[in-house]
Amino acid sequence: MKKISQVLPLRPSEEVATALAEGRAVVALESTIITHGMSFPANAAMAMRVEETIRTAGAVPATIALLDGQLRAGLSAEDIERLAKAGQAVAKASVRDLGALLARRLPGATTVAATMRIAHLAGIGVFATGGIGGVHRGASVSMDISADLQELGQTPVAVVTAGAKAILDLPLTLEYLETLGVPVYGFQTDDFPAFYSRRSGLQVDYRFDDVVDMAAAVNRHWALGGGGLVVANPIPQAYELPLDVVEPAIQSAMALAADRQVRGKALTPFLLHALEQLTTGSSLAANIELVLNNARLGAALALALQAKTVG
Ligand code: PSU
Ligand code: MN
Repeated sequence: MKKISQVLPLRPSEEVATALAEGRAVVALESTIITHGMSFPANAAMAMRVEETIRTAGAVPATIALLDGQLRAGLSAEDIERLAKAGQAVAKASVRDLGALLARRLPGATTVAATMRIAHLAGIGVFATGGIGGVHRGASVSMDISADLQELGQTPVAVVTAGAKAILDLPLTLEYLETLGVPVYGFQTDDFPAFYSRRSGLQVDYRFDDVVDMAAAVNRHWALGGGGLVVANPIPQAYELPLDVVEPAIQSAMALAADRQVRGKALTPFLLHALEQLTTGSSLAANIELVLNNARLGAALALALQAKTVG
């Protein structure tokens, strides 16, 4: 077998490599949200604003993707534009796709699971996204459970998320995270957020009102050999969507998916796009605001973890 460094062309950008070498705060970002989560040009604008938000907060953004046969951490504006334009023509890359895509030098937009894996390889411990994948509604028949959950169970990266979308079975998603030993921390909330909604009616494991306190818990989780963590950050109140708008749209999107027999890795992107259309864009605005909100918290957490004062 070849050495890892020979087969794994991990290429952090110069900015990311320097930041990591100097022990500065770095926040990983995924690319499936760009190619499969939103449409062009909103996706490109979102990705650039998220990077800018992280920089303003004093950390360095590292958007992760497979490009030119390399695992990249830290993309140029041109790279982001290229992915955003290509959209769903780029492969949605979860962990199981990485080996084949790399070997064939095919581009790949990394999911939460794949982004965590690459972030950890690069030495990045904090990752901000919109929403994680989870246990789908009807999973007792379809067995559709996102590989994001498995990765959270094993890879020590803190994932800042606005909870999970109600296209998923949220109680089962939390049960599954418990089984895998993944802590769910609520930032200034006791209630696990449901993406467009601040509340799901389900409890987080631990609430933290202060990011430095949360960083202390994250550090201890990792010192104990723990893997990933879910940092649940509710959408800002001003952008919350009412449940009576979201739930009927989810029902329609799911009916459409069943009708067209969409399954496997195509299901989540299909539901995301159907939802966007069914809510005539109001979900897109909410989606962008919650990602920016997660980027701010991700930067604050990364800074707190780097600060030597955190125990
Ligand atoms: N949920 C969202 N927006 C997203 C995704 C999930 O609200 O963009 C994307 C993420 O990249 C996540 C992936 O990792 O979908 C999960 O896909 P699957 O359910 O096929 O594992
Ligand atoms: Mn799935």
